[in-house]
Amino acid sequence: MTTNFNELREWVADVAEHTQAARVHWCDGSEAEYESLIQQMLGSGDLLELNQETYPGCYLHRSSPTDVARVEHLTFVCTESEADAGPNNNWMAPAEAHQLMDSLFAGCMQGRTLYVIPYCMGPIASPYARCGVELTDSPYVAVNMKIMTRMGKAALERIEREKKFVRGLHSIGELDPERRYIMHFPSELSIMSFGSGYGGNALLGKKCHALRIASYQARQEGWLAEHMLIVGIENPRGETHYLACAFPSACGKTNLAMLIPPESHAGWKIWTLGDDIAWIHMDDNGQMHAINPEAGYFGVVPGTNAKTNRNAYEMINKNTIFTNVGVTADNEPWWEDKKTGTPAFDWQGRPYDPEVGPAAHPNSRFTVSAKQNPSYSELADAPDGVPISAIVFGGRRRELAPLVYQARDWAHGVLVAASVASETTAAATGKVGVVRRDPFAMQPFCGYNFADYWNHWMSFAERSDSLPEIFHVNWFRQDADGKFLWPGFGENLRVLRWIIERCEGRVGAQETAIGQLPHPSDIDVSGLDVDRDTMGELLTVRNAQWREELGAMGEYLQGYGDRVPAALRTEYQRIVEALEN
Ligand code: GTP
Ligand code: SPV
Ligand code: MN
Repeated sequence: MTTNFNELREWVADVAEHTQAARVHWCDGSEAEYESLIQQMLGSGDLLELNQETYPGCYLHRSSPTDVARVEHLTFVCTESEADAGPNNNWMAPAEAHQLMDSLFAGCMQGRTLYVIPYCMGPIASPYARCGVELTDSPYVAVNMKIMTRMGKAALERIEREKKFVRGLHSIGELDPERRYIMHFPSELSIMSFGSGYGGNALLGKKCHALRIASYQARQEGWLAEHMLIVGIENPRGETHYLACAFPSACGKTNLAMLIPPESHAGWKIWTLGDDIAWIHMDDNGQMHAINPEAGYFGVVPGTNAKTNRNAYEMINKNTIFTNVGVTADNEPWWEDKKTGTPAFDWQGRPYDPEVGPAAHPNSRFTVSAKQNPSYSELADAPDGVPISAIVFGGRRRELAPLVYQARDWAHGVLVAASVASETTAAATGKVGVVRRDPFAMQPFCGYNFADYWNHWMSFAERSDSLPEIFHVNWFRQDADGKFLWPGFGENLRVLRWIIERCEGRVGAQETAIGQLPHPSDIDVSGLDVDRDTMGELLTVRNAQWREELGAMGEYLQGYGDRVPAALRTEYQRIVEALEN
């Protein structure tokens, strides 16, 4: 396979020459190709076979121990002007970044195969889908891209037709953390990633293209590219509302997107459209529609069990690539909180010793086709996506943020979203558990200045009278002993139900300084082991604490200077004043 599209053919030839790749393989995306890549990686040791009787089609990849998560300090947005990248991004001048990357890529693929991976983000027939080509020397990336995107022939045909695509160049290099960079050139629609083989650093369709580059394009073209799950919630009357929810990395998107309704909620159904990324467009009637640009899940493994997430638990027992989990003596994958089996080896292949560390790395992941999800919605393939009733933001906050509250209107919602802060997780390198500001759950992913991004979000108010309602949730409140106050997982449906009833205008709310909270009696806790006091605690706003929070937010906004939209300042001032009473 090759192409008659000169621009692409020439780029591939140039890269092959510069990197001195031993051969070039054009990926067609077929099952046969996937199988042969798996076999080849089993031979080279890149993949290990798991127990094929109990886990058919499942394999384990052990990444380099210093390459286990996204590296935010080595991720750059290279715009001409530093101010356009904003305080939220690391910045390097494009010329300097090109020079640096060109020197790293020079000769880096000697003896290796260069895989050409044409992919489409979004349903192949969708007007909202966008294509890219990733060039990589990693067969692991190639098989992951096959699961995570619409990859191969159909994507290439669309690229040949449209003559426009995002260029992604990737090499694992020597997997040396000292020689590792993830560079974005938004105005060139290009990405260069060197020195990591892991997740968002290496699967360039995902965070690099579908969020950083796409968010930049979305601003210019009037749409949104967001770190959001998309879920359909069907009530017992058969009516379905679609929600888009933004939570930071490892804060519950995959779990919410495929939750199983609790027993008390017979007749409710959940439909998964996406678990990580949403592209949102407004139609001619001012209704927002979302598509999921991805075709698979690259999800957090630890914590997945038959009780917390039975859908995920069953989804990953076949045709799944595991990265950095432990294994049992029977060669089954094992992870913390699996609740069954015993680990024999840890994620680095060492005999398991709890004194040394967990069996599975906290950021160990599964890669699996979305179609294996028992709650998969066929509408994930609908070219126009699904209409969005509500947008929900959330963070991981052991204190402060109540279980749920609603913004008064769109502008207030933008402030609520811009104010998201969350405890850091293992999804990125660095300290875990410290609260940091993560506006819109996009701190690591917005490809341009956050102030301009907030302005872009504000601008939708002028374009429509029927925008989604905006909410904020927090599943992670803890008591003094570190125990979660709210049971979470499937029980979160009880909160989503209040959100939907608010959208339908069927339930009231109590006004507080920060927004509208449920009357405690309006959250159905039947059959739940959560007492009145706990519910009271989960639904209380303490103005003194919030004044501190707003103080921190005010300082944060100052970092963006005059670029902060006036409407956001006005909303901020309104809350500060409300909290004074
Ligand atoms: P990324 O893929 O990194 O963007 O993360 P995500 O937002 O999809 O997070 P995911 O759903 O994988 O959840 C990450 C961790 O949070 C897992 O360890 C879950 O077990 C835990 N988690 C998810 N939902 C809940 C919840 O409702 N309550 C509690 N206490 N933990 C949860
Ligand atoms: C995240 O970190 O938000 C992820 C995993 O979804 S990665 O693909 O590595 O970005
Ligand atoms: Mn994510």
